[in-house]
Amino acid sequence: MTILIRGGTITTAEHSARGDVLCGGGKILAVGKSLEAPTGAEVVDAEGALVIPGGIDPHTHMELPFMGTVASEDFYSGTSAGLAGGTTMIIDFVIPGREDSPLDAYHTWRGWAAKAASDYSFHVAITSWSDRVHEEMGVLAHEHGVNSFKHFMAYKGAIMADDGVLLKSFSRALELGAIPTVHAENGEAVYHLQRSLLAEGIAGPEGHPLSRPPAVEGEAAERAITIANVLGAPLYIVHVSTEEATAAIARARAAGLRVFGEVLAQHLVVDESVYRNADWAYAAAHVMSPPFRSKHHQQALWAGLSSGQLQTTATDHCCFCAPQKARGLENFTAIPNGTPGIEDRMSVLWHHGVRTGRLTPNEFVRITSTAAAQIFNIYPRKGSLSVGADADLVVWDPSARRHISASTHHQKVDFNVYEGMEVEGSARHTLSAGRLVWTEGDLRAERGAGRYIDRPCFAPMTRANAIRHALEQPVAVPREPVPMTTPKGSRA
Ligand code: URQ
Ligand code: ZN
Ligand code: ZN
Repeated sequence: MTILIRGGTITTAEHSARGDVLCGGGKILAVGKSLEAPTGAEVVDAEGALVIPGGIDPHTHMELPFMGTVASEDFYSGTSAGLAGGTTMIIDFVIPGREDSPLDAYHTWRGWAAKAASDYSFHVAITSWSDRVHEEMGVLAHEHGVNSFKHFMAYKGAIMADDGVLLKSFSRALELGAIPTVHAENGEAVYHLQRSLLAEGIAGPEGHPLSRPPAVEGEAAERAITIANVLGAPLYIVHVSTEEATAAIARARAAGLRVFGEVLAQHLVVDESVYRNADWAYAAAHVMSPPFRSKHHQQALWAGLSSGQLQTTATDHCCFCAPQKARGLENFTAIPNGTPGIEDRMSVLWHHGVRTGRLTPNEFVRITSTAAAQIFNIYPRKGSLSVGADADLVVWDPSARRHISASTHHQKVDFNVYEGMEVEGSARHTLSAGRLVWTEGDLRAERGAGRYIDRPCFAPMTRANAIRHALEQPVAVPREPVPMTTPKGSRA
């Protein structure tokens, strides 16, 4: 299938220029002005639109078994919804139980994901430590293209990793050339606050944010940064939701540490008032962790994205329908945590980010695609419009208006966190591996067409290397003591 995308404004993280893109064999074959359409090629009109790299959502949980139930969105329906919104790749999570083998869990998730309609990859969570985990991290990194390992610092009694696990796993990741990532909330504090609130008779969804105040995220972010720093390891903090964690990341980056922050589109525009809604089901539908915050945190997150202190955007797409959320009717800690978002992330970021002047179109591409590709080492195959890259691209109509609603979305969930929102900016056409899978409202996602994408590890750097690297840095102060001079300037 050869497709020529003609007459658009080619917009990458670095540059914008009018031009055409020729795709064939699943790859980008040519980028330039006035390209000829080969015989038999399909021509897609991109007049008045941008041509951008397909969105990458580095944080999803399709059909996740969690809190006694299974997320309603599966790998086929969820990736299809993503394609309708301009997202052409997801990085989902393999989450083994504490007694499980990460490698066995990886194979289980691979089986589930085989139905995906777009390309996918996996972060693998480390939820306990043993010689077997140490060994299997190596197998996953060397034989299965896993270059990122996740650590939940929350969810005590379930998948929470304590500092001992973080230290061992971050060290192993560094040795392998993989990046550790964290869900940064102090799980012990959350557990304590949950028990206290229930004891006081606060059992409704309003208890959820009260049990996870901003300081709980700020402390955990600082702690994860410290642990990574003493080991010389990089760090990626998922779903940053507070000004405290944003500031911790900014301080770390200013000190030269390789720390990255991810922001969910939901946390940028939805605030904590949702938990005080009189409708229990509405409030419960918004229960996710970290919780939605007050508006000044949203300003800090936008500032983090505009300044480059926060790098990527995601959705943490983890769907539970009303009957599933009702498991927590008597006790908010039993409400399955998670909200949807994969279909609307890019429209929400364009409408509230680019149209308001917070972001340029190039920064929009960076935070929705290119940064994730670079951090997780799949650039320029993904996240670029370079010749030879996968033909994952979107004809983005910057002025197309959309009314967001669960009644019209493609997500397999009975709730939309942006319900009723009017947005400008949406995908007119989406190509996935060179196939036209979304075109002017017609979704042509193919079950099983998605491929697993290997993510190679970076050059391994042992701790010794890290120390030597640090010592080899130019020393600002001369090694020899500076001779003291007398007031007249003669040598002492
Ligand atoms: O914590 C996560 O990222 C998973 C379990 C999804 N749920 C959520 O509330 N974010
Ligand atoms: Zn999380
Ligand atoms: Zn998550």
